[in-house]
Amino acid sequence: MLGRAVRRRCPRGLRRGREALLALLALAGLGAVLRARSGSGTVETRATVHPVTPRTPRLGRREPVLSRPPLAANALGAQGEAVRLQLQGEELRLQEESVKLHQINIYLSDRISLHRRLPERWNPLCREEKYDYENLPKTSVIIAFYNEAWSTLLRTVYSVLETSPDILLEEVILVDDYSDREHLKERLANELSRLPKVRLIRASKREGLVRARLLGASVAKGEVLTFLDCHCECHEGWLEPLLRRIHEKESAVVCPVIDVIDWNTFEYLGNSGEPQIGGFDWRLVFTWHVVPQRERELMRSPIDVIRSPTMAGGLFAVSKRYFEYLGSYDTGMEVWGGENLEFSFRIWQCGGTLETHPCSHVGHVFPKQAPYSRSKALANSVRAAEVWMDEFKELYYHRNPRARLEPFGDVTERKKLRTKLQCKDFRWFLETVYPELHVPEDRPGFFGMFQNKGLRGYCLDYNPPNENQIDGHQVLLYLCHGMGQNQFFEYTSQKEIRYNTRQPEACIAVEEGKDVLIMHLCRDTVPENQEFILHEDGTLVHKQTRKCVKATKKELGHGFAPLLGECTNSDSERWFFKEHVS
Ligand code: UD2
Ligand code: MN
Repeated sequence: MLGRAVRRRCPRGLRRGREALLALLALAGLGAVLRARSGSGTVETRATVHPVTPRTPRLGRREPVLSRPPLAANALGAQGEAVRLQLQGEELRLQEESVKLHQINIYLSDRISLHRRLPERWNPLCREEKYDYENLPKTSVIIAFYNEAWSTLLRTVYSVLETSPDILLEEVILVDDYSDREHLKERLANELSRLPKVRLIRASKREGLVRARLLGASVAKGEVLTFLDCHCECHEGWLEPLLRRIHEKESAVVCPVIDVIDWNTFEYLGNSGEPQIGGFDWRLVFTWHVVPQRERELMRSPIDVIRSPTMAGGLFAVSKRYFEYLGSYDTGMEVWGGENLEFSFRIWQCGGTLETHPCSHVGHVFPKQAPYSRSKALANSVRAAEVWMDEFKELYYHRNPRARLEPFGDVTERKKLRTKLQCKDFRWFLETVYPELHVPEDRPGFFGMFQNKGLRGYCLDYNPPNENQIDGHQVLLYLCHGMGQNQFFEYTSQKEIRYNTRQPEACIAVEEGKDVLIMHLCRDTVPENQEFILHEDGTLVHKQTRKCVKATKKELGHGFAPLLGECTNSDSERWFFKEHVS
């Protein structure tokens, strides 16, 4: 048996979830659908959400909805291996153009079969799992898309149909979020109309991924909603574990393991080892991290579900009824970003669990860079912070002062939802669900830009060249910009100078035998090398060497180098924190 028997009191008010959905339908301008559906039976309210109501056994095929057509063994990327085309002239130009437009090598994608096989990426134990197919809930797979390329979109659809057991798949709902590319108009509608169980609905204006997904949810007939991005490929057996877990525990929101599909070679990466789980840093950026020991101890086997503080956002399954009960999504969020952390906080704080299932693997093409503007992400994150983070939102605002000025609209309804569902506070979330996250102290006067007194207008700055490896580089001096981020430091009561906008956090240290400042990862017990004394007059002394940190004009990168030297009681050795540029 998978999973822990976590029983929670159910949330009353599932009926209200339905009201919310109906309100949303009206908002989405789906009057006809609304009338058609309001005649159907009301959603039953139950005292517990565990387990899902037993249903009459269904007959149906366990085989996938569509079987994969044969594929030549030497077809490009046929088994998910890397492909590198040797191109010249016009062909090379076309490839480059496709990358520019989609931030994915679509020229190559167009040459790889829509029905390719994938290499085995799950734990071999997953193959031994048995499922009670007739009793698992059926799912609607919802895929919102905006200006997606033909082959990545169609490969997603085929991959769902060719890996999902017929008996478990209610339908695939594609939601066109007001795309303006020609291939997504008639041609797409025609193509999809030939496929079983596939529906296409179109937004009448650009809704952004949150409302586009909700548009799909509003017409979904399945008991479980499974959301996917529009450039995914599903690994064999991906669906069963998700549905079984939700069948066991309705308030579990379950994510597959997200394997990386390379944007340039279409190689299907990922491994069968322990998956990573989700976290975030204090800029409210989603982060990946290894499963903590305390969680590993709770797992009964390597293929048990793993609880995760947050989700990446795009790929998850949730009971439709539970999704509605939880208040679906914040419809005030636009385009992209923030909804994943908002939903993660809400799931946990309001009594659900967020889990990753090691046997469910889905590949996702991470583009080279964002293919469309994501400027709305800031307002979306602010909405999440305002509703769910209580006083801890200040830690976010300190690290991103622009966020405080960002207009984020009205969140009254979302706050009411929080009260109605009697959700726990953010402190509980941090202490119980994400104890690995270091909570900054942010003592007044000891965080923000760390500005030099002698070299006016210059601040400590750290720009890690690789976000996945924060430590190991030198700290700079750069013109103060007041935007937090790379110029945000905190001087703690442990006498560390923490760079705590990223995860894992880095602390300023002195490079052995040299007079330069370098970043090391912070430790629970502060190493001597990371201890600095900040005197009242601003003099900053490295405790171990008793040398002063000085601003110099020695060039380093785009700025100057702060260096250690004998203390001379000069202003270049004096530092003070400022929250904003004024
Ligand atoms: C990640 C998530 C994504 C979403 C996002 C935060 C994964 C693998 N992906 O970014 O699902 O949670 O973080 O918001 O976890 N779309 C629309 N309308 C829009 C913009 C996007 O329909 O205005 C669609 C888009 O075509 C895609 C999905 O929404 O199918 C997610 O967008 P993305 O793929 O650009 O986001 P991604 O994967 O970078
Ligand atoms: Mn995506």
